[in-house]
Amino acid sequence: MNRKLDPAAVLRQFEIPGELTAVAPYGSGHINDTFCAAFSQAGQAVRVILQRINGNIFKRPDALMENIQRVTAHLAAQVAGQPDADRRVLTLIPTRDGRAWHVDADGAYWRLYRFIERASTFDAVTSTEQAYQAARAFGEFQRHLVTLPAPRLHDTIPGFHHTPGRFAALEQAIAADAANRAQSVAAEIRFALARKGITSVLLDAQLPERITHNDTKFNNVLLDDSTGEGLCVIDLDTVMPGLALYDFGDMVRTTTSPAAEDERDLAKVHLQFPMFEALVRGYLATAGGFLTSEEKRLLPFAGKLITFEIGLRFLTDYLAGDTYFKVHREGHNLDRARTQFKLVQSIEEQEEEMNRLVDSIER
Ligand code: ADP
Ligand code: GN1
Ligand code: MG
Repeated sequence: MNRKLDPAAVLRQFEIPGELTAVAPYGSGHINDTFCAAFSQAGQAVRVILQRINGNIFKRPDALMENIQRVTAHLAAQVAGQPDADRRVLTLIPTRDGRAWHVDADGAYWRLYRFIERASTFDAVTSTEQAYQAARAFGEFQRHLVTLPAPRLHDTIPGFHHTPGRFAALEQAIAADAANRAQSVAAEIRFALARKGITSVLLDAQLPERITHNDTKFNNVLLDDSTGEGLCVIDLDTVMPGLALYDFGDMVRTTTSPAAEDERDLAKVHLQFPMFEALVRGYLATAGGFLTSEEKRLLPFAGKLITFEIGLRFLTDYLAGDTYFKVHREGHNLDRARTQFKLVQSIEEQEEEMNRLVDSIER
């Protein structure tokens, strides 16, 4: 991966005392380049997370970093005094000249975080307790940001969760058929096009704008290794104004199925009802106080919509020839699109029951 990147050279630009002992690629994200590095400081090992922001996707990395600085500072103030406060929020390590990021010779932006030890992320959920904890943490994240002072955060990717726009992008990719793949995915295209009607439901619902994370994948929350608690929300590049339901929807997408996002055996992909229930309970435990009744009513729908939306994006990228998401094998984006659509189908089959559950909790 990225043979020409030199993370060790970049690390020298940051304010870390001690000697670099190791650096290696880390995590399973689809967008940025993430490295974990270890330093020896007075005989103690200290780890950091170094990230190169994908400049093709994030057009204003300076604005993005400004958002992250404001958000992490605000969160730090909110959790101050809690036990383990410094493990509950990401902390940027400045460069030697006091900046929050480094720009390399190619113009790429890099940032460095303190490593949060004794906590882990997982690509797939294995227990309802994990689902509950993840949702609680993302709800708490939104709750803490209700009080973020003005000005409005920057939109790091305009239209990020604008599902009708994502749908239109798919239609354009089908028409262009740049990689000559449309014919081979006729069934997936049919599945997508048949659901145009749901794409604008959240936008038409007149919901309040909030500060949201927008990428609440299960592997974007660190769970404490000893207590299992949802400790720290990470991956803050897309924190910006949005709808609370975008976040809940992406939790449903990534935290209800036992299968990985790129599972090929679609029989394994389905919404596990107890996981959904745990998500609702965890999310409402922290976000229930500020959500409107309309937002709560739409929780199940949001799960379906955001799963559909990310499926549209994977299918679009497959048709375009894999230009957006990192791929690690032939047909990777198509495999991902298929899991999303399979999950949409599973949600459709259980949607009434999901609605009844939310009703019964709220009553
Ligand atoms: P990506 O955009 O590649 O998904 P993330 O910010 O989610 O990047 O980081 C990738 C992985 O690195 C995460 O899933 C998590 O396991 C780990 N990670 C990120 N930040 C930290 C941190 N500050 N402390 C410990 N682990 C972290
Ligand atoms: C990307 O960076 P990562 O892997 O957490 C993507 C999300 C998608 C997700 C699908 C900036 O997230 O929107 O939902 O992949 N991030 C961006 O797994 O496009
Ligand atoms: Mg991530």
